[in-house]
Amino acid sequence: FIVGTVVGGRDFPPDFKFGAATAAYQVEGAWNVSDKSPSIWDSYIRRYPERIIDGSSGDVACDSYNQWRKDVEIASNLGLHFYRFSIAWTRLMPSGFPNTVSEDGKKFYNDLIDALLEKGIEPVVTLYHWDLPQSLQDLGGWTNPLVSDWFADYARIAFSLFGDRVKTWITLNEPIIFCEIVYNTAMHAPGILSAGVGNYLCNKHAMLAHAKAWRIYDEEFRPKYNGKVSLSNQILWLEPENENDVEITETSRQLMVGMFSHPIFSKEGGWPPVIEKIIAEKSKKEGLSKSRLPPFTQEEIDFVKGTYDFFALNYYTSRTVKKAKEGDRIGPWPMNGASDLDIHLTVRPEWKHAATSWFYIYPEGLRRQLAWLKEHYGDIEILITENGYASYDISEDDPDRVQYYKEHLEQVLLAIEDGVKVSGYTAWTMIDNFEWSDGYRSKFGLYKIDFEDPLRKRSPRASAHYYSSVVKSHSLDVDNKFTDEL
Ligand code: PNW
Repeated sequence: FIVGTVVGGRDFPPDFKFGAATAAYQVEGAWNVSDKSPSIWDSYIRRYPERIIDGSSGDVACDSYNQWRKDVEIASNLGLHFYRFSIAWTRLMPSGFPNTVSEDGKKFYNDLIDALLEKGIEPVVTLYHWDLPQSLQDLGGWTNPLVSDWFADYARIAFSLFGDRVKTWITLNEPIIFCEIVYNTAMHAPGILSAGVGNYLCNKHAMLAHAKAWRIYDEEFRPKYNGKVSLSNQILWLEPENENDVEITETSRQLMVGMFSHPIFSKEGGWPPVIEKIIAEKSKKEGLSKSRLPPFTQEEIDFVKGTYDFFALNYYTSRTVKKAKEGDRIGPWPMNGASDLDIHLTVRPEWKHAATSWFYIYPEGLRRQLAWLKEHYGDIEILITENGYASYDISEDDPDRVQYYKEHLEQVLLAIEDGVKVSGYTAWTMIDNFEWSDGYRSKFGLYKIDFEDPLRKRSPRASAHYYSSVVKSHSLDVDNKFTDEL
């Protein structure tokens, strides 16, 4: 692999699209208006306020439930081709089941979608960005096999209400986070610890939930609406710490990427065989009668396999891998090492730390990850559905974020030169918002939000000017000539 600079001009291909993203719980607020029911995040922040670093919540967040017109205006000023947002299941279907569809919920998302389209901005909609109805959590949530049917019913309602105008759908955002982080650390809703068991039940049911939704779209909606459906996978690029860590690194990638992609994107389908074998052997040694990793039946393998129209990648950071030794500090997978592989994850000393514990900057990791995906899953379209930079600094002057975007977009151009079919790029995030267990401490926004202001004033950062210039010129040749029209 040559770490190079872009040789063939710095323009993006003509059909390359730029967007920015948010998620319902992180921006909407209005947690209990109208008939909306509580999601697991509404319950979690009430039950465990100490698990949010600043004791805050998404009760009001950016008040986007009321201020959404401003968000649309921002998206338009930035020149975005698309805006990725998520639907709150509990706002659209308060009981969690399709017997209740909220009129207010329907109106909220209809208005948002229509306003975007009026400005020529394509809505890209995520169905599940971590806010499961609490009523379904009470029945076991993602560990109950029925969750895939509950999700499929929700997806069908969303496709039928909005599918005439929404052509790009993300079923699930980052199952690695809502399965692995949740059950390995309990530091995300619903706050249940079940390492090595709950995470794998969730993983299997997430794969089936996605596949059911994709098949519903494929059979009932694609013929009339002709859209695309996938799921977003969060991947930390992994590379060997030393030459003798190559094999363990490839195995680790199967745990990081394969567990959420092999069932869907590989030719064989099902769990990555190397991981399935390791967990089965470990479970046996532990005296269990069955593997902690629930198997797929052949029927399920065939059902899940091929349920994609493109690959959606969220990339932020990277790690190096080596076999763990006695005394290695091991933190939760996937940020550090503790998992069914006895590995230790760390970073190279030259990777600069950004805000929030897990964030180290390695732009080349994005290009390498894209190449790996092409190599393993074929020449498929890849849409980058998230990439962005965390700071503790709230100011509008954010040269580090500008640099992060520039360096990562350079890697995207290089990946395109490598022959990877990257079709678009999404900045995380358009506006500062509730950053889960980090509360409002870490900032990812192109726009700053004043969280002291009841109207949540939005102001563009330098990075907004930079990104907007890139989008409008469709090129990285924008140094020092940012637009000033925001
Ligand atoms: C994503 N990591 O989470 C989520 O999709 C967003 O909701 C979130 O606000 C954003 O990225 C920033 O955190 C991530 O460990 C969680 O590399 C963990 C990681 C990356 C992203």
